[in-house]
Amino acid sequence: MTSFPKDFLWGGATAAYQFEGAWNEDGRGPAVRDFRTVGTPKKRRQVTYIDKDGHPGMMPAIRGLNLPDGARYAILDNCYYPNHIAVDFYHRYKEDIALLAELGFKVFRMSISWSRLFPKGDEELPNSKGIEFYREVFKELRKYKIEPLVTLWHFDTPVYLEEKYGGWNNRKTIQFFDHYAETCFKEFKGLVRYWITFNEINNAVGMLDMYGSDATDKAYQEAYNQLHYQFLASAHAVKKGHEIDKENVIGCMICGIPHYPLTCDPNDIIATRYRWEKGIFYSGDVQCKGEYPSFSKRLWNEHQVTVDITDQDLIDLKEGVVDMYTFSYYMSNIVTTHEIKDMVAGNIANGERNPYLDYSEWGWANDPKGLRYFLEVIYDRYHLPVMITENGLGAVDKMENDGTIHDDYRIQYMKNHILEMKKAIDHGVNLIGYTMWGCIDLISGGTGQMSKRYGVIYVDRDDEGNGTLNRFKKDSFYWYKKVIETNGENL
Ligand code: P53
Repeated sequence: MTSFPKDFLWGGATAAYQFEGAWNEDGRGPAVRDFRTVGTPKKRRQVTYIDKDGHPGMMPAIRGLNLPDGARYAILDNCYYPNHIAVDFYHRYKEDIALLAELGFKVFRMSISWSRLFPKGDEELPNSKGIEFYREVFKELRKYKIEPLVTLWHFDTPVYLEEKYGGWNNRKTIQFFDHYAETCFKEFKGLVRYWITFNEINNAVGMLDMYGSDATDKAYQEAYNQLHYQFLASAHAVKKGHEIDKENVIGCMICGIPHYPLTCDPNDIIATRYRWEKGIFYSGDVQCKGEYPSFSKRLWNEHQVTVDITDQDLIDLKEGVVDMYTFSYYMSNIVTTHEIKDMVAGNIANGERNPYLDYSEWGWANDPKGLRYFLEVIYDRYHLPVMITENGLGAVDKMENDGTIHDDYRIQYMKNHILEMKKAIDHGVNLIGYTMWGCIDLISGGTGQMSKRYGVIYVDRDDEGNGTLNRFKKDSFYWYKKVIETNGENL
C-alpha cells in the first residue's frame, strides 16, 4: 500500500474563541460567540441579550434565529460563558506549543480572532497588542518548524459589526473583512503560508437543513445572501493573499458530511444527491471553480430566494479561486423521503440512524469509510490538493489518580480514519495534510461543554469552569507521536 507522502502535514486544529480565552484582554473587542452560555447535548446553548426595553433575555443559539428587534448582545450575571477563559491558550501558548513540538507536529491549525485585531471591526488601524500576540505565537511555532495554518473567520464576527451594520447581512461587511484579511497577509508575511478563509462556510445553509428544522424562507433568503457575501470576501482574500505573497496557499473549508440514501427508492436517491448539492457542492463549486453551479437556481427557487449578485461579483468570484480544498469530517448522515423510524438524537447529527454504524455519546456516527468516500468524491470533482482540517472523537475522558488518561477509544477512532486516508491516497487522492480537531482539549462549539473532549492533551477544567487548566498527556498523545514519527506507518 502507498505510504503517506514524505512531507505530509500531520498536526492538530483549534479555533480562537474555543481555545484562547482572554476574551476582553489587551484591547480585544467582543465577538458574537462570546455571548453563548454553556449547554448540554439536550439543552441548547443560549444567546443572551438585553431587549429594547432594558430587560435581560436569552434565546437558543440556532442558525437563522436573530435577536429580537432592538435587542443588544449582553453578558448576564447568572450565566456561565465558557469561551471567556476557554483553555487560556492566550497565556499558555509557549507551554502548549512545546507540547505540540514534542508530538512532532508539522502543522498547527489555529484561527485569528478578528476582534482581537479590530475590536469593533470597522477601524482603519489594527490593535497592535493583537498583532503582537499572533506574531509571537507564529514565531514560537516556527522555532519548532511547525507550519501555522491560519483560519481568518471561525464563526466569530465582531459584535459591533453585527449590531451596527447587521453583520453578514450587509454588503459593507465584505469591505471590513477585506481590510482585516489584507492586514493579516501583510503583518504575518513570512510567518504564515497556509491559510483558510472561512470555516465551514457551507453551514450557513447546511445548518438550516436539519430534520425537524422549521427554518423559514426568510431564514434561507438571509443565509444564501450571507453566503454570497462570504464567498466574495473569501475570493477577495485569496486574490489579495496571492498578491502580497505568492507563496501563500489559501483554502476553502467545508463541513464535510457525506449523505447516504436510506433506501433504493429513486426519491431517496435524488433527495440524497440534492442534499450533497445543497450542503456540500454549492459552496465548494463557487470557491474551487469560481462560479455558481448549474443547480443553484433550483436551490434558490426552493425557498423563493433572490441572491444579491452583481456582474462584478461574478468576476471577483472567478479571480478568487482557492488553492486547496480543506474540510472537517466527523460523521455521515442518512437522507430519506420516508418516515424516520429511528431518529438519531444528537446535536447537529440528524436523521435516521444508520444500523451499520455505531454512534458517539453525542449521537455522531463513527464512519471511517465515509471519510474515504468524501475524499474520493471531492478530489475527483476539483483536482485540488485536499486537507482534512478537522476530525476526531468528542468523548468524556477520565483522569486516573496518577494523572494518566486511557483514551483507547480515541486511538481506535483516529487509527481507523487514518487507515481510510491511506486508502484514499492509494486510490489517487492528493491528500496533503491532516489536522485532528482540538489536539489540546477545548470548549465544544456545539454544546459549550468542556467534557466533550477531542484532545490528545488533557486540560484540567470542567463544564462549570473549575480546574487548574493544567495540561496532561493522554495515551493518545504517545500513540499520535509515533504515528507522526513513522509518517503514518505505525498505527
Ligand atoms: P463540537 C457542524 C457539524 C460538524 C462540525 O464540534 C461542526 C459543525 C458546526 O458547529 O463544527 C466544527 O465542538 C467546528 C468546530 C467544532 C467542531 O466541529 O460541537 O469547526 O468549531 O468545535 C466539533 O463537538
